[in-house]
Amino acid sequence: MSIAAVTSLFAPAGRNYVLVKVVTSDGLVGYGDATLNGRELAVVTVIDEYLRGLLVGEDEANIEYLWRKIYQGTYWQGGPVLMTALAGVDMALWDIKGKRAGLPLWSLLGGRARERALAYVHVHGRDRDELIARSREKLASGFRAIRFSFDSVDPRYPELVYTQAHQDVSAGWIERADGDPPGAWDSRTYVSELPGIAHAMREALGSSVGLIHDVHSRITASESVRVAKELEPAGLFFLEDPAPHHDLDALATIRSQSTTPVAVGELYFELDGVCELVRRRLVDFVRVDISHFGGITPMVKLAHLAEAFHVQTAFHGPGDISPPAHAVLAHLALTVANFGIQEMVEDRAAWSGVFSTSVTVEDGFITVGDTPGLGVDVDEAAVRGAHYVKASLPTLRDAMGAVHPW
Ligand code: GCO
Ligand code: MG
Repeated sequence: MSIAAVTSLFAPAGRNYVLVKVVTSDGLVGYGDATLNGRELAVVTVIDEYLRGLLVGEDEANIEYLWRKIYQGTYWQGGPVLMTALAGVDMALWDIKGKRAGLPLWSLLGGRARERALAYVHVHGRDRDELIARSREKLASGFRAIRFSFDSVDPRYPELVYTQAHQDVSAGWIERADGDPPGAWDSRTYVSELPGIAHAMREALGSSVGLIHDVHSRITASESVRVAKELEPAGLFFLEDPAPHHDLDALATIRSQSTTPVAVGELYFELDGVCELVRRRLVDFVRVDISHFGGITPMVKLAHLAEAFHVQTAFHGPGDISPPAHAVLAHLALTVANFGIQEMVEDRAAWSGVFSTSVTVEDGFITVGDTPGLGVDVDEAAVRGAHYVKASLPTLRDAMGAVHPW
């Protein structure tokens, strides 16, 4: 059989989701996620103007060949825009392969390594008390691991509030429209508050809860060393992005100074780039993003590579990638030997009416049903004619008005 059509599909469901839809000559349909937060239309252009021509008429079964044709065959390779478009195509082709075989992705990938997989969600509080109260609610609803973040009020200028990046769905998204004022940031206030809050969380929530915190590379390497050391008694599941993903020396220093587990990866877009991080065991958990890393084909290779170096997976699962991507993450979570934990930022209320999925999250664990392929269906009629409303991550500025790394 061959590929008859490839199109981008704008499928908003609470957020600006972009899908790749592939249709075969005998009418099978595959969907993949190709959402790049705030840069969605750049990816749409790549899919419709550049990738379609490389795919139509080809045998849809040869995923590795088609992946290489797009990645290496066109000279321009890598980067978030191209790799997101490629990821969408790759997921759609695996979806079709599963549908043709009558098998769910987890079965195509070798079958289950476990019955269910541990998930974590985001919890944000405006202060310590609210954070603990909201965490208790999440735990009561079944979750066993949470990624916590909080607002810090500047002790000298109380009108300045520093908000950490978060995707606590019930606290609202942080994306803003063009021209909205920038956010403010002060690392000293944050670094002085973080350990105390982590210890208070541990004391209030008990020893068995998985506690995760994302630094988002907002502080210096020496600040990170201090934080990682001070966090040791809180026993974090992991500390995320304590240094920029490409600063391997800083990551090596942090690991040599502290036993706090570390996770990095959402800003790697290519297998080649992330190898060194894994080979040198600079992280306990690798967390590349299925939709920005080229899809299932390279993710499986990375998972196996990491297994050989005793690094576990904690793949990026934010709310800004769509249900087909979350479904792939769930299938991988069941199958890879070195699975660690899975971030699951879902907005099921917003998804309903557009997406249906065979993934369930119950009691803090992910399971997936037997529906062939990714197990995600899209009601295209529900999004036909939908308008794109531009929204991006806000910029941050420090007290001097300089741009601060997001
Ligand atoms: C995370 C991430 C996200 C990112 C977002 C950017 O670990 O979940 O850091 O929240 O900020 O995906 O678009
Ligand atoms: Mg992160």
